[in-house]
Amino acid sequence: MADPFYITTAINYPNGPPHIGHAYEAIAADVIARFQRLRGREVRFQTGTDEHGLKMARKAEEQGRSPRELADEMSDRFRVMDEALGITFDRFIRTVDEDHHRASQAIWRAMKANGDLYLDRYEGWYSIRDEAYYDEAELVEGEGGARLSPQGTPVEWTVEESWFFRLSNYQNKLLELLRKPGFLEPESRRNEMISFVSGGLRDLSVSRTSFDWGVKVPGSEDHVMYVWVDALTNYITGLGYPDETENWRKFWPADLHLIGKDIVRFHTIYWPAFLMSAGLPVPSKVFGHGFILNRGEKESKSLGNVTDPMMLADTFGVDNLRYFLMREVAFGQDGSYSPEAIVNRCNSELANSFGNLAQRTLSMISKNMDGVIESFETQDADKALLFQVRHACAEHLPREFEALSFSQGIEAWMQAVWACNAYVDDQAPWALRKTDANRMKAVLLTLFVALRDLAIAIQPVIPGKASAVLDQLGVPVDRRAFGDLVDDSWFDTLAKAGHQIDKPNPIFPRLELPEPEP
Ligand code: ME8
Repeated sequence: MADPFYITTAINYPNGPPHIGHAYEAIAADVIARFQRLRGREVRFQTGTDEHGLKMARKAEEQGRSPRELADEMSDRFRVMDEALGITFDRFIRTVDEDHHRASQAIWRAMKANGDLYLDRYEGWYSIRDEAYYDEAELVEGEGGARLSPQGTPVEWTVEESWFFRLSNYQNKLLELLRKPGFLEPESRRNEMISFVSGGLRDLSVSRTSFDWGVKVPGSEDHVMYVWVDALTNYITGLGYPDETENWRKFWPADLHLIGKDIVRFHTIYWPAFLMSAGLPVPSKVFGHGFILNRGEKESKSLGNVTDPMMLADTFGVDNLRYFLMREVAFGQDGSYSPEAIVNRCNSELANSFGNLAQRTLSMISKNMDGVIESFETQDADKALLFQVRHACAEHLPREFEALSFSQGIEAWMQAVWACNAYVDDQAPWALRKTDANRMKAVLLTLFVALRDLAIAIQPVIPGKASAVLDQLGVPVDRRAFGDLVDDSWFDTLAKAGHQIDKPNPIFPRLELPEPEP
């Protein structure tokens, strides 16, 4: 059985339509899922929407409709976005799903049975926007002396009867976990969490009575669970918890929870503590990626700079958007986007470099060799190029992608593309046509082989365009995994059959900046 790999994204609040940050996280997770599949692993990939809580209840109230109506409409928008961006999830979970209520109540009972839940009274600060409780000492001063959360969101003084979770019992175990190399990345987030836990942990209020839009607390029906208790549980609902299903045995603990930097506390402190309390294994890794900014600014309704990611995908193409986001931003850090940056990056690297390489090579094969693939003899320059390309595609890029260093992995790939372009210029096959037709063939077929390697390696990032290139080359669909890179028999098969390629259609047209709106 192939080595299983379970990856999840955060589940999104559907209190409004998806934004670029949601698209970014979905794309990054999809790149990882596709990459691991092409490495031969059995992947399970889960994403979805986080539909309970006060934030959803208030938003629906503002709009004069029920939370469920709002959730249905907006959750759908997230799913449609995922589908449009080519996100290959295995389950799109909604926290209103019946199995999710069941799983949340089951983990609650397990925590209770372990003696970690008790009833008391909560008095303190709550931020609806963050759906988070804060200590007085964590608050910052906003305009006019208003109290704000450390994330800059308004807080409300809250007094309620509440169930509490004995988070304080888990301080030492959590410190041990956080210090485990690889559990939380990047490093900077880990230091923040270690210092937060070292400062001492208070018990956490985990139920609410002032509204009822949530999962009912078992045996305490006037309470609904604090939204983060049920939200975090989505990761195990999707595997069938509390039943010992095949998926559960195969995929838990998760290999990777991919989330943004603002919710690291919930995933590396609260979630492992809940799991420990319920006697369940904790996830292997949590990665807190950075934020995507619009020309350096956070998108917000008040700034009027909120961009619909579907519009970006329509304007520039899904694969171009995916490529830009994974290439431009060092994963883990914040990054910025603008239409100009997308156009520049995609034109210089995809259209002018990789696309042009594919188009030139295949056109010359088609024109000068009748498109026929045949065996050829290599010289040192050809061998050196193929060695460099193979190394970038089969070793360097995969090593970087395993480490979630996507921009560095793509950089290694790009270096190999540039090496191919330098090789074409050096070898000048168009001149060889008249002087040494055999040598021309060897040069073009060397590039043909290099293109296969390059297209296989970049599939996780630009799946549509990479497979279009592989189709043009005639690489069989079942010979496109990373493991196939080291096997050259595909070429011999084509050559023996006298495979003939069609005249190529350009796959990477240059992008134009859209006309500014009047
Ligand atoms: O936090 N750039 O939901 P959410 C990059 N429901 N990532 C961003 C971003 C940006 N500008 N803005 C948000 C929630 N994100 C909870 C999660 S998980 C059990 C519950 C990321 O819709 C954010 O960091 O506010 C999070 O990982 C995801 O988008 C969903 O954010």
